[in-house]
Amino acid sequence: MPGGSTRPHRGRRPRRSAGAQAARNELVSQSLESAQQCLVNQDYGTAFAHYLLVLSLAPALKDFVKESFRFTLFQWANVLGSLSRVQDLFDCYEQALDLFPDDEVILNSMGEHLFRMGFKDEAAGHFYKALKLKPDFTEAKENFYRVANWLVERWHFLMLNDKKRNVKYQEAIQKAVKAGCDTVLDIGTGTGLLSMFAKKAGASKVYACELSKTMYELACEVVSANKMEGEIDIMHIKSLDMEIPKHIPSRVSLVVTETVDAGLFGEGIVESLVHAWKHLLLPSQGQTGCSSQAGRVIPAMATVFGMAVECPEIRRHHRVGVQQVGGVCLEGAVCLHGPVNYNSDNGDSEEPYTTERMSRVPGGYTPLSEPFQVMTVNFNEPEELEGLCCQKPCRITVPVSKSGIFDAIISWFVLHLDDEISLSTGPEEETCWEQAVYPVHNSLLNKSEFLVQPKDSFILEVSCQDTYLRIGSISVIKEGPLTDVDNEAKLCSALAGLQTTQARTPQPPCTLESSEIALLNNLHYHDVFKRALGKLVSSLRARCESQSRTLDANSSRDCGKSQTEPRSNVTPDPLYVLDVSEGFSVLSLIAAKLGRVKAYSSVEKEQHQTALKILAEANGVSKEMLQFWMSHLEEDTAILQRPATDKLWSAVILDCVETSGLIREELLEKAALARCLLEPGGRIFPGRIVMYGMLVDSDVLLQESAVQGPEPTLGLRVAPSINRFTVPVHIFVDLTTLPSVHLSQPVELFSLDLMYPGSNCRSREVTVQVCAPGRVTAVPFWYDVHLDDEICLSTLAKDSHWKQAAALLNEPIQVREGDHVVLCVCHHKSSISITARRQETGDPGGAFQ
Ligand code: 44T
Repeated sequence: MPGGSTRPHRGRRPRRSAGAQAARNELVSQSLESAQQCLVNQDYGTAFAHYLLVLSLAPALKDFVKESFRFTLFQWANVLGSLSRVQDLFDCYEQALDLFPDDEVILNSMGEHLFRMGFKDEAAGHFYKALKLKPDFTEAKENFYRVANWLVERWHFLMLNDKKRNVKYQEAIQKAVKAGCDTVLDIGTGTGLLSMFAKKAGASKVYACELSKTMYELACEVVSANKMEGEIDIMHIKSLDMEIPKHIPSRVSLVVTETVDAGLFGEGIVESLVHAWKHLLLPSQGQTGCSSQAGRVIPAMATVFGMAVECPEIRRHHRVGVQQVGGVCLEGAVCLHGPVNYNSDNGDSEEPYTTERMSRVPGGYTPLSEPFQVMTVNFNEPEELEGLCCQKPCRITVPVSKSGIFDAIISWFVLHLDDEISLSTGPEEETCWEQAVYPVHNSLLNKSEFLVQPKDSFILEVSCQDTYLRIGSISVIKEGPLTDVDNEAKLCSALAGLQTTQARTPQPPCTLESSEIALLNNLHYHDVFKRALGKLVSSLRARCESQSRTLDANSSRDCGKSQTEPRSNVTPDPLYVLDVSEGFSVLSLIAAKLGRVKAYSSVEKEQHQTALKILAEANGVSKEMLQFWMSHLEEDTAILQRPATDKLWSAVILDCVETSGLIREELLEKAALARCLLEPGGRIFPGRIVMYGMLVDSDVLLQESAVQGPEPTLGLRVAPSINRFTVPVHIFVDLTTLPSVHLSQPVELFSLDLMYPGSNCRSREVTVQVCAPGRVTAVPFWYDVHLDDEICLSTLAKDSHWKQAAALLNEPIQVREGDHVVLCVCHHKSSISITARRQETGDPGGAFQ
C-alpha cells in the first residue's frame, strides 16, 4: 500500500476494512436478535448485556433500540432489586445513563430506585433533572413533590416567613457581634439565614454546619445568591462531629442556633451545646470570670411553660372513647392506646409528645389550669447543661382552675435570645410555632381523675433523661367540692364515654396511630359500613335463595319431583368479604358479625392481628370466620386475589381516601382488580367517590408553601432557592379551622366510579362562580364516599378521622363577585392536580375527556 501505514492518524477514526465492518454488522445484528430472544424468555440480564454490546458497537442504533433497551433495563433492575443486588442495579443505571445521559425516563426510574432504598437526596436530584429535561413529565413531577416534602420540611417556609422571629434573631446577633463576638458558629444553619445575619453584622469569620444534605446544598446556594460565598464556611456535618482544627481553626466566641422543636429539646440542643462548650466555644463567662473574651450562645436561656387543657380534638385522637362500634364491643378485651406516651422508652417508636397549633385546633380548647413554669435552662452554663440529663424526674403540683375533662398538658417556651430580646412559642402568640401536646392516657389515671374541678390538683412528673423533655400526668388530687350540678352532669356523661383500663386483668397492649384512634372513635363511619354491608349481604342471600328456588323448580321438573320438596336445608356457602383498609380496621369484624360471612382482614402488624383475634372472640365471632389475608398470601403485592380457587368475593372494602386528604395510591388499579374478583351482585366499597372543592383566599396556605419574597427574610434572597421545593398540593389541611375567605360555594370537581369505571375521565374543566371579591390562592378539596346508591360518607364531616387537602395556584387570581373561574382538574395515577384561570368572555369551560 503506497505511503500507507497501519497506524491511524492522530485524531482520526481508524479506518476499518470492509470485512471488519461486515463482521461487526453481523455481530450487531446477532446480538440484537439474541437480546430480543432473551426478552421473550424473560432473561433480562442477558438481554441487557446484549443491548449494551449492540449500543457500544453501533451507537447509531440508539434511537432504534431505545424503547426496548429501557424496557430491558427496568425489568432487569426489578430483578436485581428483588435479589437485593443494589450495587449491580445502580451499575446498570449508570451504564444506561452513560449511553442516554438526557433520558428523562431513565433518570426518573433511577430516582425511584434511589428513593425506595432511602437515598432521598440523590433521588430528588434525579427527579429534578428529569423534570428540567421534560417539564410536563407527570411521573417525575409527582415523584419530585413526594421527595421534596421529605427533604425540606414545610416548617422551613413558616419559619422563614415569620418576620418577627427573623428580626429578633437579627437584632440579638447584631448586638452580640457589636459587643465583640467576632467569630461565629451557626449550628443547624438550615438555609443559612442566621449565618448571613452574623456576616452582615460584621463578624470576621462565620462557620455553619448542617446535617441534612439537601439543606446544606440549599444553604450554599442561598449564601452565594447573597454574594457571601467565601465569607461563610458551610459544612455538611452534624455539630457533634466537628473538631478543631479539622473543621474550624480555633474556638469561636459565639454559637447561634435554633435547633429547637415544639418540645424545646427534641432536636438535641442540649447535647449539641454540651459538645460545643467542650470543644468548639471559648470558655463561658462563668468559667473565665471575664466577659470580653468569653464564649456565648444565642439563645441564652429558655423557660418552658405548661398548662392543663380540655380539648375534644386531642381526646378523640388519643383515647378510645367508645364502647362499641358498628355492633362490635371494644371494651375490656384489649388495651388500645395511642402512639404518644410519657413512658415510652428509647428505641420505641412512641414519642413523648405530639404537636398542635392550639389556636387552630378544631373545636378549640379550654384551659383547666393557669400556665405554670416547667423549667428554665441556661444555655450559657455548661455545667447546668451537662447536669440536665442526669437529673432525677421531679414532681410538680398544679392547681386546677376550671372544671372540665383533663385531656392533655400542652407546653411551649420563651427563648431568651439575650437578656433583652425574647420570643415566645405560646398558644396565644402569632408565630410559626406549634405547641407540644402530652395527651393524658387511660392507663395513667383513674376514670374519676379525668373529671377535674377547682381545688383539685394535678400531679405531674417532669423529666429529661434523654433528648426529650417529658411531662407525665401521674394523678389528680381530688379535693374540690362537688358543686355546680349542671356542669357535673354534663361532665359525668362525657366521662361515661371514656374507656379506662383500671382494675382489669392485664390486657395485651395494642398501639394505634392517632388517626387510627380517631377512626375507631368515629361511630358514624362504622355504622354506615355496617348498614351498607348488611344491605349487600341480604341482597346476595335473596339472590342466592331465588336462584336455588329456580334450580329446585327446574330440577324437580326434570326429575319429576314435587315442588314442595326443598333442597335448601343444605346451609349455603358463607359470603366472602375482604377488608383491605390500610392500618387498623375493625370492618372485617363488623362483616363477620353479620352472620355466615367469612371475613378477611389485611391488617398486617402482629399486635393488631392479636387485638382483632381477641375482639373477635369477645364478640362471639368464631376463629374460622375471621382470617388474616396477609398470612394467606405468598407475596403481599398479590393482595387482590380470589379467596379460594373456586370462590369469589362478595365485597371488597377499599380504603380509598388517606387521612391526609389524598386519594390512595393505585386506587383505580386496585379497583380494577377487585372488580374481576367479585361474585355476581358483589360490590366494591365504596362504589364511587366524588371530589368537591371551593375557591378560597388563604394567606396561611401561602405562608406554608413558599417564602413570600425577600421581605420576611429582611432583604436577603432566600425565596428563589427554597421555593424550588414548593409543592402544589398541601395535605392534612383542616378546612374548618383554616384561616381563609371562601370565594365560592363548594362545587363538584370530579367523580371516580370504582364499580363502573366507563364514565371516569382523566381531566375535566369546571366553571366556578365567584361569590365574594378577593384573591383566589387555593382550592381545598374533599370527597363524598358513596358506599352504595344511598349510603354516603363525607371526608369533611365533623369528628371524622380525615383531613382535607388543598391545591395551591401557581399565581393567585384576583376576582370580583360574579366572575367565573375555570378549574382544570386532572387525575393521574390517583394524584390530583388543579390549575385555574379566569373565564374570559367566549371561554366555554365545561367537561372534556
Ligand atoms: N420544627 C418546628 C423544628 N440540625 C425546627 O437538619 C416551627 C414544626 C416546627 N445540624 C411546625 C412548625 C414548626 N448539627 O435543618 C435542620 C436540621 C439541623 C443540625 C447540624 C446538629 N447538631 C443539628 C441539629 C439539627 O438544624 C436545622 C434546624 S432544626 C430546627 C427544627 C416553625 N412544625
